[in-house]
This record gives sequence, structure tokens and C-alpha cells, in this order.
Amino acid sequence: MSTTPRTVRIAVLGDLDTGKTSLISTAANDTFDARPVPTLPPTKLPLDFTPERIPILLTDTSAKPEDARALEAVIRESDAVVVCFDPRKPATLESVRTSWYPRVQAVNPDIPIILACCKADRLSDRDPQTVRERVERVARDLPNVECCLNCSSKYNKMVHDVFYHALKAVLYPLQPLYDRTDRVIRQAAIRALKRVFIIFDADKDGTLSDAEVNAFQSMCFGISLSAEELRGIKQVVRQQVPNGYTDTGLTLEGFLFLQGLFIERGRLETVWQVLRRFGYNDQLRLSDELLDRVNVQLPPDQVLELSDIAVSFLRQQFTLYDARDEGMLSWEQLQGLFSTAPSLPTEWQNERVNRLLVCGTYGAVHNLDAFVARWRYCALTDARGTLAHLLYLGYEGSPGDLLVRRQRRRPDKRHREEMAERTTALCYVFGTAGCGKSTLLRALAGRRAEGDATAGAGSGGPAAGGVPPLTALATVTCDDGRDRTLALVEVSEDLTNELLAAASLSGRPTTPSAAAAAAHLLPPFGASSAGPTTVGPSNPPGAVPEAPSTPIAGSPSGPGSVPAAPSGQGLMPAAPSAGFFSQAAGSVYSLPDLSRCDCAVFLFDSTSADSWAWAQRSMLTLCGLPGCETLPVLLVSTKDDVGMNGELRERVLAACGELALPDPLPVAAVDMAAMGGAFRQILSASFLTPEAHIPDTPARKDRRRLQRRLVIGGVAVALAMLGGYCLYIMYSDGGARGAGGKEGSSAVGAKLASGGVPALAGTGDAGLAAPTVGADVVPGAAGGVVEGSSLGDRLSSFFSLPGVSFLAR
Ligand SMILES: Nc1nc2c(ncn2[C@@H]2O[C@H](COP(=O)(O)OP(=O)(O)O)[C@@H](O)[C@H]2O)c(=O)[nH]1
Ligand SMILES: [Mg+2]
Repeated sequence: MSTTPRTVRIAVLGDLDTGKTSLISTAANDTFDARPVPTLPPTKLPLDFTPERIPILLTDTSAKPEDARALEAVIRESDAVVVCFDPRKPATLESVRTSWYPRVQAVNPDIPIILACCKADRLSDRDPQTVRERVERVARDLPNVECCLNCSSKYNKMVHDVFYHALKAVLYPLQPLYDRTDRVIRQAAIRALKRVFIIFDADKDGTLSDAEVNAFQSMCFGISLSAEELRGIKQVVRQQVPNGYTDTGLTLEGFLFLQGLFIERGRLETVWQVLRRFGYNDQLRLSDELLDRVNVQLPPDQVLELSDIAVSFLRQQFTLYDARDEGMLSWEQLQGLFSTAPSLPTEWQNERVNRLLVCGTYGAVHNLDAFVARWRYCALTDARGTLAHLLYLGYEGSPGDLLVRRQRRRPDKRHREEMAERTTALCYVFGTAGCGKSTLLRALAGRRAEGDATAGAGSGGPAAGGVPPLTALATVTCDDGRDRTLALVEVSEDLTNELLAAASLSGRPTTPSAAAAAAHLLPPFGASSAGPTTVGPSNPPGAVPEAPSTPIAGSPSGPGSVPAAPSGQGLMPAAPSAGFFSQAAGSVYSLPDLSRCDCAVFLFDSTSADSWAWAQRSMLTLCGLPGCETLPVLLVSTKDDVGMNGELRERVLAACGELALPDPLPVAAVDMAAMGGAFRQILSASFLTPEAHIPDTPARKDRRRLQRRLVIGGVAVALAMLGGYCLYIMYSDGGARGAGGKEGSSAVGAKLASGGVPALAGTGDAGLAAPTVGADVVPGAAGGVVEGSSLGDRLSSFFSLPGVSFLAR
């Protein structure tokens, strides 16, 4: 039970002389003192005080006004409170209502309260009834009072029960389940219990058959119900709830009625046992313990996507809620689907809907493709939240089955198959203002260029105050025949300038050669683009704006902003639920997180040389950033129906050739088929042929040249060493032969001499010929080197020599 506190702290309060100290003393030590000390220090109860063996710490308190502050601190730190009164002094009961209850409420409003009617041994036989009535009158107005128990410290009667009830009120709290004021089960509890009901409704007919009820019983309580017990339950439910039982079994209404009955009868542990069995914590959210079973903190080259299991579960859910088989889920049906979750997932929330266009949605109505696409996108934006929501929806298998780890940005042949497994691409769309980014996004979502809510949000990127960027989703059939989800996120020109400038200034600079190349080809980044000529209808003035003098504006965060992040954070793996745009410190804009991008799509207006120049420059800068070297890039020329002039075309094609990139894809808003081709291409560039889309930037060329030089250098050094060694062998052999022959002083000479094998004279060419050496002379050189063997032979025999032989020489 993850939510069980390690030590349960119970404070004992009440007027002077009501019996607080005696109650603690009897509970802890079973000792009663007619004249106890005024206040005991914090006292632990023995571990075996309760069957749960939970440590309990009791805190005695003083009712004196001067101790009011200390008392407040004790109440704040406690999990439950016992308030004592003396039944023979009605004023002490009255002060429960007038003083103690309000004081507790003021400090710790949800804490459970147990009333202890102390010194019960002093009550006469007739008193209890009067006391009971009085207590009921008082407690009626005090909803947090769990119960009142008569007890006697002197005779140790019911003292144990007082603290056991307090403990149970902590372990099995009523407050999250039940609204005491209105006397109804809380909505959060209804959602949680409905999820449990759905999980056990195996045949999804909306009722629990006897077998399903018994499955529930045995899983939650380890016992099955007999036929008679089942009949008894049916009878009770039928009497109380008209629709509680149908021909097929127990309805949700009946199930909730039964749980409500447990709650009202104080059998809270029964209800909590069920809820905890299904992973709920005290706040009726799925516990961290359950969600932590899936690690969502992955290295930047990995990503979590929805598994096939999750997708087929979602398809099932779709069919289930699409009751009339229309192939569509209305907003009401979606609300029904999410009725077991405490809230909608972030990407399903209303205020985001207008900035997230999903192909196959009509207002809030989704078709199956749109439904799955949105869930896949949710998994990319917030894997943990999506996991929780799939579980809330009633997935009953292991959480680990719902998300799968996949590769990100592995544009090499070894990872080709793994990359092709990817199902969801997150691609950023960059381009100058007005070049057609939003049009492309709308086309992906199946929207025509004009006439929808997002038209006019033409500048694209996030607006001030943390509004999310325009994003479009669709399921696209790729070149390999598989359906994948494409998410395009629009990044405005301003935001791109800001992002690249921030990245350059935050210790993540562009590589020198990329910067140099950009400087060589184009004006400095962010400077006004006076150089390239404008072809066709020119951009309005300021279409290629100046980069801000400081990368991050100093304006305060707007409402709803995400927590401030250091500049340049866009490049770091983002926090799981932060979305793709992280807000830079003090900025009203948020910067896209490049580490999550699968493919950068650079759009340019084919009628504007400025637009191309910006795209080219931004692309070069972006691809020079650390971490972006393997980011696939796709160039798209928009407004193809107007067309590109010859000069610009030549320039563009030359640049693509230089960068070893495919030619830009021409698209036009009027030609939806071409748009469809572009989406397939974007997915191909992301997952199927990413290696063909990595720009061969000057930085990359430099790197490759360096690598080549290193390899050549390495080979040259190895050859030189080898040559040196050969010379060494030849000369040392010649020397040894000479020395051996002449003086017999070298090791080999000595060995030869001691071996009794005569050193044969060489061929006369000491540089190439070697002496014949017997196998016993050079250990390890099997067979030795035969006289007159070639240099090749000798080299191969060198390679076969073990190190020791070499050293022995
Ligand atoms: N007969 C009887 N006397 C009790 C009982 N509990 C406490 N007392 C007496 O009531 C007086 C006040 O008790 P104490 O525990 O000091 O009250 P506190 O001021 O609330 O802590 C003492 O004289 C106790 O002996 C009880 O259960 N029965
Ligand atoms: Mg006392």
C-alpha cells in the first residue's frame, strides 16, 4: 500500500481534565494514574497495537491559551485527531463544537476527527442515553467527525478502539469517497468505481453477470459468493435501485449502490481494498507506483510510441462507444469514453482543440483514424499522461504493454528496420511568414486553405502567453504500405530566428564551418536580406525580420505559461509533459524542442528568392547545431501553381546538389494530390530513407574530411611501422647471422650455436634473403622460414608469430 503513511500521527485534544493524558497512558502502557503528569511527551504505541502493525505516534496537548501555537503545529502535522470530553461536564462537549472543531478545521480541514467520551466508568446506567443524544446533537453540525466512542482509561475499556478507529480513518479515508455534507458518493469515487466495473464487465454488455461478480469478488477479496449470497445481493439491490439488476446482471447503478452501502455502513476498508487493488492512491488518481512501471525518461535517441496492443485497445473502445456504428464518436460519446478518467488528456482539452487540427475530425466528432492519430500524438507529447489515461479507460493488462521504445534519428542502414517500426512522426515546419506553412498544415488535416478557425493564425508559431503552436495530424499511408501518423508543428519565422539565435548564444553554437559557410553564402543570420533578388510577387516589407537584439525578450510570462526554462533548453530532452515547445525564461514565446523533431521541413515560397534564402540559411544553421547533425531535412517549394523562375530554380537546384539533398518538393494549395505526396515524403524522410535527407553541410563535409584524414594517417602510420619492422627483421637477421657467424655473441647466434645447427650463409643479398632457421630454433614459427622465402612469406610468418617469440628475438 504505497499511500500508507510510515507513522500515523494522532493528536489528542480537548479541554483541561477531560482525560487526554490518561487516555494516552492507558493505550501505550496500560497504566492509569489518578494524578497524571499535565502533558506526556509524544508517545509511540506498541507495534502490535493493531493487526496492521503500523507505527502510531500519539501527541498529548495542552488546552492552555499560551500553548495555542504549539497546538496548531501539532494539528498541522497530524493524520487524525482525537477530541476528548468529559460526559459529566456538558461544557466540555460544547467546546468540542465551539472551540476544538473550528480550530482543527482552520489548520487541517480534511483531517478525520474521533470523539472520545472519556471517564465512561463514572456514568450511571441512565446517563449513556442522555450523553448519546447530546453528542448526536453536537456532531450533526460537524461533518468531519467520524464517530464517538465511550471509553474508560481507568478500566482500559474501549481505549484501544478509540485509536484503532482513528488509524482506520487515516488508512481508509472517508473524505475522498463521500461528501458528508450532501451525503453522496463523490464524482471522483464514481469515476474510479466505474472503471473497476468496466474492467470486470468482460463481455462489455454493460452489466456484471454472476460469473463476473464472482470474478470481482475473488480478485478483490479472495473469495467467491455462493448462489444464495448472490441471490441475497440481487434482492437487496432490486429493492433499493429499480435499475440495479437486469436480466443480464448487475448494472453500474446497482454496483455503485452496493459500494455506497459499504461506505455508509463504515466498511470503508472494503471499498478502499477494491480501489487500491486497481492502483488508486488516496487522491483517487492512479498511483505513481503503478505508472512508474513504465520508464518514460529515455535517452534522446529513443522515444515512446503507442504499442499495437494499445492501438487495438483504443480501436475496441472506439467501437464500444460508437454505439450506432456510425464510424464516428461525438463529443458526448467521447465524454462517456473518458468518464472513468479524472480529466481529459491535455491534447484532448477544449482550449487546445483549435490549435490542433486532426484529419477526420468535424468539430469535436472524430472518426477512427483521427481518434488513433490523436492518441498517438498524445503518447509523443506526454507518454506518462497517455499511459495513465489508457489505464483509466479500463485497460486491464500490464501498463508496460501500452508503450514501446523506438529509435529516434538513426539514419543509418543498421537501424533501418527499427526506424521503419516507427508509427508517429513529429515534424517541424519552418518557413518565412506567408510562405504557406499553415496551408500545408491545413491540407494535412483535410482543411481547405480558407474558412476555418485557424485561418488568420497565419504567423503560425505560438502566440504570446503560451498559446500552443498550430499543429496538424493525419494518418497517412506510407510508401511501404503502412499507415503512420504524421504530426506537423508550425514554427514561425520569428520563432525560428529566436530559436537559432538562442541556441547559438547559449553555449550550443553553430559549428564554425557551418557559420562560415552561411556567412560566405548569405548575409549574417538575422540581418536584413538585401542580397538575393526577389522574384515574382515580393514579400511584404519585414517578411524576413531582424533577429531580436537579445534572443529572449524580457517580458513576463503570460497566464497559463509553462515553468521558465533556461535559454537553449529547446535542444535538451524536454520534460515528459512539457509539450514540444518550452518557454524560455521571461519570454512570451516558447521555443520548439528540436531534440523531439523527427524531420525538419523547410518551406519556401517558390515565387520569392528571399523566402528561399531564409530557408537555406536557417536550414544550414539548424543542421549545424549540436544534436541536429542527423536530423533529416525536407525542402518543399510552395505556390507551385505560380511557379519558380529559371534563375531561382537554378540556384535552388545547385544548392540541393551541393548539399546532396533531393530537389525540393513542389506543392500547391490547389493540388491536394501533390500535398498528399508531400506528406508521404515527409514520413519517408523521417523513417524510411532518413539517410538520404541529411544535408551534406560544410560542417559535415569538414567532419568527413577530418575522418578521412585520420583514417589515411592511421593507415600510413601502420604501414610505416610495418615497413620499419620488416627492415628491422631483415637487418637484425642479417646482423645476427653475421654476428653469429663471426662472433657467436647474439642471442640467435648463441642459440644457433648451442643448437648445433650451422648458420647457413645467405644468398648474398642480406636485405631480402633470410637464413634458413630450424623449427627448433624459433619457437612458434611453425616450420620456420625457409631459405629464399619471399618478403610476403616472411611477413605472413611474422603475423603468425606470437608476441613472446617476437619479444624473445
Ligand atoms: N474515573 C476515571 N478517571 C479518569 C479517567 N481518565 C482520566 N481520569 C482522571 O481525570 C483527571 C484528569 O485526567 P487527565 O488525563 O490529566 O486529563 P487531561 O488534562 O485532559 O490530560 C485525572 O485525575 C485522571 O485520573 C477515567 O477513565 N476514569
Ligand atoms: Mg493532560
